[in-house]
Amino acid sequence: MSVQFGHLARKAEEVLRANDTGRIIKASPTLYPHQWSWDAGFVAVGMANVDPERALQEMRSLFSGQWKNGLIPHIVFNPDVDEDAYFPGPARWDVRRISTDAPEEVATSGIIQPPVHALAIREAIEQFPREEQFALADVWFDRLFRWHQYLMTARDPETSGLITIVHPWESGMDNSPRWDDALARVVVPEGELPPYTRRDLQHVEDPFQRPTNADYDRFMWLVEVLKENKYDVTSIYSQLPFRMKDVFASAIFVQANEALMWLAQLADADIDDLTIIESWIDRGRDGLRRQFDDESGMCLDRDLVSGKSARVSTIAGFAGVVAGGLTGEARTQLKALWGSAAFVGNGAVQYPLPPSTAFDDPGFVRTRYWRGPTWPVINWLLWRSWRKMGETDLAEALRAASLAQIESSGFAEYMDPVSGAALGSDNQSWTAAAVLDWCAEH
Ligand code: 9WN
Repeated sequence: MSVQFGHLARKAEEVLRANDTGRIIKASPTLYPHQWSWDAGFVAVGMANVDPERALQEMRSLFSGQWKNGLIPHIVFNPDVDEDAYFPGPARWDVRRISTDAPEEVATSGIIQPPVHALAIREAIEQFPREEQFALADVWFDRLFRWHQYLMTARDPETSGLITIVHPWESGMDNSPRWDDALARVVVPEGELPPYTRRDLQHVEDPFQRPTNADYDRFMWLVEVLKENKYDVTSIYSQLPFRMKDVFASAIFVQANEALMWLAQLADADIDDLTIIESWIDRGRDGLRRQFDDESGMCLDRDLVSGKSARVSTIAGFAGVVAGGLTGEARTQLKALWGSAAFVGNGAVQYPLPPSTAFDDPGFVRTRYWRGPTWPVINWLLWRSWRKMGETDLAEALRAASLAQIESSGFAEYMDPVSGAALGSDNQSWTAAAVLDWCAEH
């Protein structure tokens, strides 16, 4: 697998520049014409390598949508496209009318996505001369601290160290079988869901690559429940029909808190704040350790409504790798699982890359959204995490296979884990961003 690094990096930058509206870098050219929260974080990581100021601008535009309670919304809407460009658009979320916490100037959604932002902001600030870093850290520390504090209060009243999501979209892995049992319980009352038209199906070749209509109804019903309750998760926490401790988002949060700690030191933050961040890191790792399941050798999400762990084998099971601080035994188990036929050791595939749902899980579907395809951006996060743990050979193999696949399939949103064929949107920004970062490492 010999990759043309220079050429690929130039193409990746072209994709990002083409998706740049001047205000935001759209998540993709047509399917996702707005700014998504964790996409923007990954985009900033990629851009930090070629244009750190543009990377920070991406974070500034996202944080212009920060709510008064600290929440960073999963979408900041692009004012240059109309309501019909994506569904659900700003009118359907209607946050500014419904919630006093929503920002006044910017239209956003009312839910969250995994908190990768501190990681991105650190990557960008590191590219600036040392004397400029202090002032930048100072600006970013407060906004990020408020966001993290929201997560550790409104989204973890149990002080478990783990983030509660109240909608599958909050995980970013929307249609994963991780959520199947919990979502199946969500009943859409007859005649109560306001009508809607899906827009996503117009942008993919095969509707099979996207969620089913029945799932979409449930997604939209959960939005209605939140609206009904003024998007105030705290006051209705125990009644929400979908409540899951998301191990993958929680693991990202551990890495993000490490980055926040770096910023805090640079910003000369209060000692009390440093202690708080330290406690979030410890609490997160402890929570993930508790969710490590010896039988399957992976981390499992916890369903707070049923009180049970979701016994599904997916890429999220590697949450412990993302969080770091593994015990020797868990590390051995996770490495074995990674190399097994359920993930990258499957001899029948074109590229040794992990499927989003394990090849041997009953929920595996080869080309359906988060149910099997391999996602370059997730592979980037795992590459970074394995490498951080000192597993350099494994990380390097992952990077090489992913770049080779993208070189042949283009900057697709996700790929068939067996053939490597492109699926979902073309020219997806976060795929290009991952490539930029990987090539910069070369
Ligand atoms: C809903 C933008 C987003 C990603 C998510 C991915 C998909 C949206 C959708 O696209 O979600 O938020 O319409 O399916 O699942 O991870 O952030 O790329």
